[in-house]
Amino acid sequence: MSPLLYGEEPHLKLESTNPLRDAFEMAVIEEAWKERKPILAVCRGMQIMAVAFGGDLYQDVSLYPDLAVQHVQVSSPETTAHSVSIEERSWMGNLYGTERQVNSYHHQAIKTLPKELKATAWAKDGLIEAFETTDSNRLAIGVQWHPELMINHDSGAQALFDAYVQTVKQWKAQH
Ligand SMILES: [Mn+2]
Repeated sequence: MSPLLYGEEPHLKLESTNPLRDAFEMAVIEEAWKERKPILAVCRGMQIMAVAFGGDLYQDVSLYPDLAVQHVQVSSPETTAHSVSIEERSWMGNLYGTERQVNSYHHQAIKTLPKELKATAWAKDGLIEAFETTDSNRLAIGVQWHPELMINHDSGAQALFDAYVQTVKQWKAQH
């Protein structure tokens, strides 16, 4: 994402950005939120959502020596790259418990979450790897990893989508 969207100038290490795509995706998120549609935000989608509500990002994780976990994995996307610690009392915690291994293809990451969202999983270097909404009238889940790339080899990755669909069904019945 362009850092201009959260009030920062582009750092020298910022890679190519696409302001039109950023604007379009932020508009999609904002409209979905307005219409109270359930949202599952994956990787860039999670970052878009954080910025859309006033959060900000690390422009490139390699700029921060303390962010020492490999978040741009060099192994196949079907394989896990790093572990995450999960908040037990959360949607993600209900699904996976308190530990999970995930793949990782992001050179940017969330630095600050807006009040509408709370972190539910973190990499060992502290980066936010999952969130859910704090708004009980809405349903939104975000993951920084790519479960869709792991479904052929990791039943837990498919389980995330299955659980999300079940949650949407239950939530729709109540709202
Ligand atoms: Mn990661």
